[in-house]
Amino acid sequence: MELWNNLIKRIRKRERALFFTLIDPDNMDHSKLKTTVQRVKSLRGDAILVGGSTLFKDNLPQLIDWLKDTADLPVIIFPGNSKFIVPQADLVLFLSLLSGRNPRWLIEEQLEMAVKINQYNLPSIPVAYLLVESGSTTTVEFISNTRPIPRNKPEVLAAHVLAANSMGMVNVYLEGGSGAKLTVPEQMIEVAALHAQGKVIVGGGITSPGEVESKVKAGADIIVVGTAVERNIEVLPELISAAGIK
Ligand code: 1GP
Repeated sequence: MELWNNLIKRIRKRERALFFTLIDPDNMDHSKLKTTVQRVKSLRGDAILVGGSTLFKDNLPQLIDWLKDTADLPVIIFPGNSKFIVPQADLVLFLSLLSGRNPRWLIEEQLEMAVKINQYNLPSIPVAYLLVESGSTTTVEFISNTRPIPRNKPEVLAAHVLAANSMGMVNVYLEGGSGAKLTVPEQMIEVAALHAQGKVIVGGGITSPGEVESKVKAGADIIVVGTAVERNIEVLPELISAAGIK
């Protein structure tokens, strides 16, 4: 909790968004990971997010230990399921896939996650995870077997954010999906920022500094980028500095 409070203080103090680089343990080979982490460290991103829709590899504890040692940045778990909850994490985004209607990601995985979080005494923050339609089927849609909120229906998104508030999930994650064809529309971010009682996290398909800048201007408090950095580490400096505009 202290970590989260310290991170969000930066948003207020420096009048900027936070930038989290996402590392998907299933998607990254070791040499690429090494370059990414060193670059993230030298550029002072705010945290490393570790997660994804699936976890087929079994080296997550070692990966997190290594990331913490190498990057000297907090490692936050972005769990696709309860297998991602390991004691090495600094913080867990306790996600509920509120845009979906699948009980597995509304309560079943949460039971498993909550027990492990308690057992490991891990800090966690509640996050309503809202998928927004992004032009094609994404892995998260396929794996979760849920449908995203239509991208031109801000009123539907607003209702979900209000429901999230009432359920105590004060932070929202607007997700286009990893490698999304279309990013979350600015209009949807504005609506989320208007209604959310906590922070608005935006990710999925963001590849350019211009996109980062317009998401931040629309009200994103935290920008998450994974695929673009995996593909080309050289984009990181401009992406991170674009998060400074608000
Ligand atoms: C996916 O929002 C994250 O869960 C990041 O998406 O990989 O497209 O950057 P990208």
